[in-house]
Amino acid sequence: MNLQEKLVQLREEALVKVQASATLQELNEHRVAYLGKKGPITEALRGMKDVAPEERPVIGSLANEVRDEIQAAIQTLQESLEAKALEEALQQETIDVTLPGKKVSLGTKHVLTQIMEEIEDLFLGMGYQVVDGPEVELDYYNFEKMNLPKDHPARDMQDTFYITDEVLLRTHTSPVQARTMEKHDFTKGPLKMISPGKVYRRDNDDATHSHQFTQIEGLVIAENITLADLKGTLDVFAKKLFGAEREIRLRPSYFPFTEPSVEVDVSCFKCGGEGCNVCKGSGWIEILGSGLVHPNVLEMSGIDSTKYSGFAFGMGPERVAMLKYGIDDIRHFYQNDVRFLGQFTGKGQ
Ligand code: 2NM
Repeated sequence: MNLQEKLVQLREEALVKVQASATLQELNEHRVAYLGKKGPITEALRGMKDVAPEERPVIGSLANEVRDEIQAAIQTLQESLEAKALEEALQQETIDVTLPGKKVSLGTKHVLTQIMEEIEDLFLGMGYQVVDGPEVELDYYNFEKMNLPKDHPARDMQDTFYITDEVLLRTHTSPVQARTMEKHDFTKGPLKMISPGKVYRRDNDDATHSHQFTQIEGLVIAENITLADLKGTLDVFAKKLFGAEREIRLRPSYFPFTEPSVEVDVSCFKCGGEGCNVCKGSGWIEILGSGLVHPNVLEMSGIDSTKYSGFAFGMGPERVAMLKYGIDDIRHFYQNDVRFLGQFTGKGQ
């Protein structure tokens, strides 16, 4: 076979193989095999030295023609294989933007936090400051300064978590009031504060008792504060928290840190005073304890009880929430069961 015939045969063979390539990789292998430095075309052109000089232009141009044709066939197929690969990739990576997204479930504010913030906002609106204090307290602030000396019967060791003889877990938030009274500068104006927070009692947990619960206490001290100020304030409070139609009533009571002391009832927000299961037929619901701050309490914090007087009150947000929502067990507040907590998605979210 002469060189010319070889080139023609090479062209046939190469074009068939190139056309049959199914992948870019296979195609590239054929390119290297036919057109590479060690390929048959390069070799054929190298054999030109043995060709008679008058035949060289014919064979030379044939060799170029064969090379160009193979190259063109490779180029065409490469483009179509690349287009196919791109098409496939696009098909696979298509994002259906109309599919619904994954739902992110939102938590809710804890029902107790909601109630506490509602009460805080209410008193902030009446010009009170909200004050925090330590939960691990001194006996001195928790009892002594609240007119509960060491031998006082209301100061039952059985009810208090003591850490040492002098350090305990606060049983109410009154020590925050004591700490604030000590520091308050009455030449700058009256003291109006509430102290919300956790408190601790050595109770056995049951449906209505927990060893840890929350409390909000309030305190106002100025010149000429009377029981009428207390009643007016708590009347506004009850109407804002439980509805404009609510009334309050005061019943005599006893607390070591107030004199006189009163228990405050609010007319039933469920039956309006007719008598129902919430108010147990009486038409009234006990909502807080309060009174005029005992002169001893004022004096122990360095306040002149002949010049200043004050009122104080204390309530339990758990009890408020239980009444408001008909919750029958205080332990629900602390178990963090989302089936319970998820029901309170209303006000305060
Ligand atoms: C209550 C009931 C009555 C009270 C008293 C004081 C302070 F600091 F002024 F002495 N703080 N809170 C108080 C009074 C708390 O809780 C049922």
